[in-house]
Amino acid sequence: MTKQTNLQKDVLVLNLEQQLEEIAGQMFGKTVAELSDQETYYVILVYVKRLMEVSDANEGEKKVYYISAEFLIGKLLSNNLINLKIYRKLDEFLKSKGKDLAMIEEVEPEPSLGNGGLGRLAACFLDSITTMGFLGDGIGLNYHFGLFKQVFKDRLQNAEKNDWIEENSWLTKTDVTFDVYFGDQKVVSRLYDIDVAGYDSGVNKLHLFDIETVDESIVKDGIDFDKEDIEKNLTLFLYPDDSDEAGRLLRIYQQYFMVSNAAQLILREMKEKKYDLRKMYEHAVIQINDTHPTMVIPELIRILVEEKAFTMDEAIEVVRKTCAYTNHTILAEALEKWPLAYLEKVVPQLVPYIKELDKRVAKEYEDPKVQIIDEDDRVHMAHIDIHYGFSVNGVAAIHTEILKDSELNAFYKIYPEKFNNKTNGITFRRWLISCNRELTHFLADTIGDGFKKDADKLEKLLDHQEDQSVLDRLEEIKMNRKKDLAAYVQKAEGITLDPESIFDIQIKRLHEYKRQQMNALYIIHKYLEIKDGKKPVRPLTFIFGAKAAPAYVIAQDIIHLILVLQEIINNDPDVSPYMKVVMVENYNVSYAEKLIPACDISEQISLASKEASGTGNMKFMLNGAVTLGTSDGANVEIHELVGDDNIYIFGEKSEAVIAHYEKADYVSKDYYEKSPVIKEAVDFIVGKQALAVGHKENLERLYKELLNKDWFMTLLDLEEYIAVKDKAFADYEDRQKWKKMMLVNIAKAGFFSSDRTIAEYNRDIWKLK
Ligand code: GLS
Repeated sequence: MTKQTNLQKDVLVLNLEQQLEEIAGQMFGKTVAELSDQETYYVILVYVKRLMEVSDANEGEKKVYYISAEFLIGKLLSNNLINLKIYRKLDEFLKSKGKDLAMIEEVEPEPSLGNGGLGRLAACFLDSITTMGFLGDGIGLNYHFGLFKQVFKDRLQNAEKNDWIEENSWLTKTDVTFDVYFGDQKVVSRLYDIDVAGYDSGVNKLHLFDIETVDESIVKDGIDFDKEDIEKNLTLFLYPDDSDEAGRLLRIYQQYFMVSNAAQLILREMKEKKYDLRKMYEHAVIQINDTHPTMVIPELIRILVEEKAFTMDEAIEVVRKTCAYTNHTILAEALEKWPLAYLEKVVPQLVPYIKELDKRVAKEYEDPKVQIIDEDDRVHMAHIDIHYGFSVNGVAAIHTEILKDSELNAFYKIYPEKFNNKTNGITFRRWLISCNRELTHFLADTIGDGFKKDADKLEKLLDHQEDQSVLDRLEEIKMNRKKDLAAYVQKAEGITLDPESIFDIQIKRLHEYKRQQMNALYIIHKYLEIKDGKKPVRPLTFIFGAKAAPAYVIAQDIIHLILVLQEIINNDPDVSPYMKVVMVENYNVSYAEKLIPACDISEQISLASKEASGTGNMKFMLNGAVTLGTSDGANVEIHELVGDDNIYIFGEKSEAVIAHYEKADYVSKDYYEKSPVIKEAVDFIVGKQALAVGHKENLERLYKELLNKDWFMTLLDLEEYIAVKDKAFADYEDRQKWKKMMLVNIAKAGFFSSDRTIAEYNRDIWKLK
């Protein structure tokens, strides 16, 4: 490889125009100028895939295998063009043919192979691993319909399938197949690859396994299908939960299918390279992304013992030195615990190994909290990872501390050396260079383009804090993105937004701990104030985007409430000139790329201790939004970086929240009864106006939940939230101050580059050369 292939690539780039014309001729019998946007997309796709095929692969003696049930890669065209450094050249060529690359990007279907932050993180990591020249592949599943497509009907969320795989797609069918056994039932897998191009570097691969017999036609209404028929349904959908779990057999089938394929692929590569299996850990490191791929541990041990003549002790030792685990949540309900009976049904061959692993733990440690199989015969997947892996990491400083001090304290006492923090990051190639080209160019003109490879260089922007023309340009660019978003929302949602208003945005999965309901209560409060004659100085625009797991009833009710408020407020002539509410439909990566650059205020208002990290918070900051948030997840680190003056922090701290849980002393009704402001807002949910527009069942259920349970303590922080948010809106009027806040946020965002995160993973865990 290398020299010659490089040359091939250079020639392809040099002949970009001729290549595209040729492909256009072969595929459609047309010239590029004659192609539709759709056809142009396919032609570029074929060309870019060729380019990646001949690019140098990253090399090394040791490789990281990032196994993840989710890779929320988003659309790939723009990113690939940027990373291959041909965006501008292609853009110019297309312009000369009367085409607009931005329009062509719109045509690409978005794969939805993830739920939210966890899946998007995996995608950012692949970009950074590759960009930094490391040898590392992703391993996951090729879900045909991915995460559901959200459609609003009657102000309720409906779920439909997201059909993303076209005849021409980024997937390349390989000739790799493996036999996978669920007990006696054999299925045959097929590997599809997506090339991952690094920025100005080589390529790695995202390996997505599929089953040969999958049958898309069994999906009938919405997202319903026969859950029993594994051969037909195994890779149809991504499990639609995020930070939630329900004991579903299909999920275990998917997980085992994923890790059986992963194990076979890794062992095959070890063999191909003639590496000594007994020293597997010198050539391979497996990063287990949350507990979903945990079964790779017993599976590898099983194979080494049954097929490679290892003793149990030897197999356990080698696997332990190879596997590392990342924890992405402390929500107890999200830590997977599979009933042993389920595992016996799906993967009986693994059960003796899991029991052996459990036995060894039980022999050594008495504490019931660290056992693998508990008294109710449930298998604690995270416990397998911690005992039988060499590293356990959290995803933000405060999260790792909570793991060490409370959630996983019993384990921390046993293995303090395994615990480490890796604060999440985001790839700037997608979340700045691709989604905010104007800001990127302006930054490059102002501080040089070194920040594209070394994100810390963004700090140079701090030298321009007093430079009026820089401050004004930042404001102007923000305004341009707000106009772009307004135009898009007009088309997509039929709602008119005023770019002069303040754009306050909360986009993330819908979950009570993220407290979209608190934001909704603020909106009710503001609405009532305006009705009362207290008008805001400047109009306010509240934007939401969120999918709720279809089985998560209260989350659906919160969506309903927001859509009801949207209806009431936007149609109230007394109020709509001063405020607007919009919940965008089918929020996904592509929508995020439009929303984030247009945001003024970034809502990060989870109950302290509950959001492991968050990564949207970083994307907003990078694009010059100011955070309004609690001391939770990576907000804490954002706060430390930008200082008190450049962020709005409110709410109870995590220690206090944890103490409330321990003492069980939080009573939401007390807050409701003590505060007329809270009472008025909460009562509105079941008031005449809301009931005239919304459904009694949904609204009453939500109302009762808030009053009688409120597990994630919405009312605890509501009053302070209202006060601090009002302060932020008032500060926005001091334009000079605000522009400086924007500048500081952008300048300090360098720390959150996933290149930094990956460098740390490598330094402390992977140790690749
Ligand atoms: C999550 C957390 O909830 C997020 O806070 C975190 O940023 C993300 C990536 O580490 O992982 N865990 C999860 O199950 N879904 C997530 O998004």
